[in-house]
Amino acid sequence: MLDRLKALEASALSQIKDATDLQSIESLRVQYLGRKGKLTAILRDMGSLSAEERPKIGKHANELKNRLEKAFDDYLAGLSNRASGQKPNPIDYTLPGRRGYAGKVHPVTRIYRQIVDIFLGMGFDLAEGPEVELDYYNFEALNMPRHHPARDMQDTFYIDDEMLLRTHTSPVQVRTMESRRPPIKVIAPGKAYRPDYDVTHSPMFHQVEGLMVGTDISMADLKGVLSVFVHAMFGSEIGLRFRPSFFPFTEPSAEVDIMCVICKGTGCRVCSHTGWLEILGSGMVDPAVFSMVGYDPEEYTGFAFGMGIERIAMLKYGIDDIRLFFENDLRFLNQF
Ligand code: 2NL
Repeated sequence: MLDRLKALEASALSQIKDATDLQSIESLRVQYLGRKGKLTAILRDMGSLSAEERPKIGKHANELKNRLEKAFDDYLAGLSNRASGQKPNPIDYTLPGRRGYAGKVHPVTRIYRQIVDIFLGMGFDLAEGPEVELDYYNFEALNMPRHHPARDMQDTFYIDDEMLLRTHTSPVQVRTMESRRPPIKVIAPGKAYRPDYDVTHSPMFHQVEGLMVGTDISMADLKGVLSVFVHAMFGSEIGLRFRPSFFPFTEPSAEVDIMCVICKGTGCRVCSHTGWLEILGSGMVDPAVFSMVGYDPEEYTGFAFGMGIERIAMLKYGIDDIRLFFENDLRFLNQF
């Protein structure tokens, strides 16, 4: 008898556990505890028990009945909690939160914005133009006709005979001169492309070029504007020099060097023991360029300059491999 009670309890509990809805639990309750149920059937057989066994089994049966009632009630309470969305909450609100990652501005973008802001502060306008450019604006109009040796010097991503990825942002300034009359004072920041890849060259890089054209612009204006830029960018203490150079689109031309930011001029590996670092190229706009855009070279003069933004960023942050800027390794980027 005791065994029959135990088996009944085990099968009732397992069926309750597997019940999925109100109807099945109600039918189980009738099956087990109802007037014609399984427990009642067992109790009916108690008449065959001896007088001393009967109360013992009776006690067991009563306790079993109570346990099953409770199991049914608990199950129903669970069902109604779930129905009203009050499932016991599995979230521990006392756990400390996970820290999110805050995004940062890329070091090249920071320097880019800093450079642009300095020139906007000096009254320059912003100019933009296409990265896929006509050969004409990239080379021809800049005094580099077909077969000019400078075209060999600058390796180029050509798209077809006429089109290419701009190798500098100068074509933007050519387009500006074509569509406007002097006085002109613009900077052209943006992406440029050349098929180079090593510690100091990336096939895509950023440039800021500047152009100022008027009736009385001189080399002194160029020196003034670029000195203000260098001091704003690298600090008012930094020494700089203008060193004669050559570009097909400027005459005369000068490169600007700053005192080595690593050794302060005493000589080191970074400055090749010269004490100086080249940061940009510049010059007076070549009269041939003015003629190409329909400006009278007798009437107008102007200066222009160009710099690589990654190069400035490398000098400012002491980075020796340009490729670090484009790998976007968080261990690198998080240091800025
Ligand atoms: C450098 C040198 C330079 C220019 C860019 C320029 C533009 C026009 C006319 C004349 Cl429309 N010149 N740009 C002039 C001198 C130097 O860039 O080392 N860039 C990274």
